[in-house]
Amino acid sequence: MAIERTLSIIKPDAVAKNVIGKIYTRFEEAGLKIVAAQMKQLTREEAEGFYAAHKERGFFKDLVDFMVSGPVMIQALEGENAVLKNRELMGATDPKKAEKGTIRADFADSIDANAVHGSDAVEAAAVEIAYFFGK
Ligand code: IDP
Repeated sequence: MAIERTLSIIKPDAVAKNVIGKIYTRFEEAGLKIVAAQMKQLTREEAEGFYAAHKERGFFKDLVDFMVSGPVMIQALEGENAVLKNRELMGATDPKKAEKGTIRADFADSIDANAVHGSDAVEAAAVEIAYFFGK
């Protein structure tokens, strides 16, 4: 299996709930290493740029409003099959549909405030990691 990197964001709702450590433990216990991290308050421009692929969607403004509503914790995770592994740890986008024991099932309240972001493919991960951490 390939060693990959993926980008993870702990969103404002989960930062406000004080569960960064609990989420980090899940990464670590799944064999994902935190190789870069920064806590920051995103600007609107940064949030819009990050989610540019969604800009035609009806929920785009709400998504950006939410992502700038408080600080986020951004990390690059590294490990075997990291992209898929992180998606499995996260659970489905809508926490009501997320499997029991996933981050979203345990810590998210709604499809808007859904605790975490994770890259959905290796190519996207490279772009997203560079977006926040440079080369
Ligand atoms: P993902 O975060 O599980 O990869 P995406 O489809 O890439 O899901 O959507 C990005 C983010 O946009 C989601 O995490 C969620 O916060 C928000 N989102 C997606 N679909 C909806 C929706 O139907 N209503 C409101 N927000 C949505």
